[in-house]
Amino acid sequence: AAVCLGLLGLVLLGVASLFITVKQLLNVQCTEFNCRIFQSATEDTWNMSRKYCREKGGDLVMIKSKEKQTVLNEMRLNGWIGLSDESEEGKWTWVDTTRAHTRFWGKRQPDNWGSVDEDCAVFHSKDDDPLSTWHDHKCSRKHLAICEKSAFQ
Ligand SMILES: [Ca+2]
Ligand SMILES: [Ca+2]
Repeated sequence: AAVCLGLLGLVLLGVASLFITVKQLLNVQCTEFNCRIFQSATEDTWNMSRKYCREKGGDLVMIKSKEKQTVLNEMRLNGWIGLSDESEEGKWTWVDTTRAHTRFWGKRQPDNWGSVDEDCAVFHSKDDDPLSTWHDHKCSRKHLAICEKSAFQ
């Protein structure tokens, strides 16, 4: 009986640690399935918008799949997303420092238009073309923030 109890204890420990591992994974990976999307109430610069999201326990939204892009467009959102090429022109990087491989730029975007670089990405939802909604804008311009945080936090 003592052996059985010991084994049961080990199994329970195993289940508990597996549960904790899964929970940690879900916490760091905010995908379309476990994310809460929220917006700021006022428009601000990209940096201040990011600060807003982080103060709420999240960050500016990252869009790494067609599914998530489509969901955000269906929500009819407009505002800053967590993407910039401020550190190196043309090298678009997410706020988690990964490179953006899947991209949903609008027509002729990014164009780095004007005398001051356009280094921050903004999302303008569209009825006709849901997979081309991103624009590069000057980071000092003001938009609402599109934030995300894990639903498990
Ligand atoms: Ca740029
Ligand atoms: Ca532009």
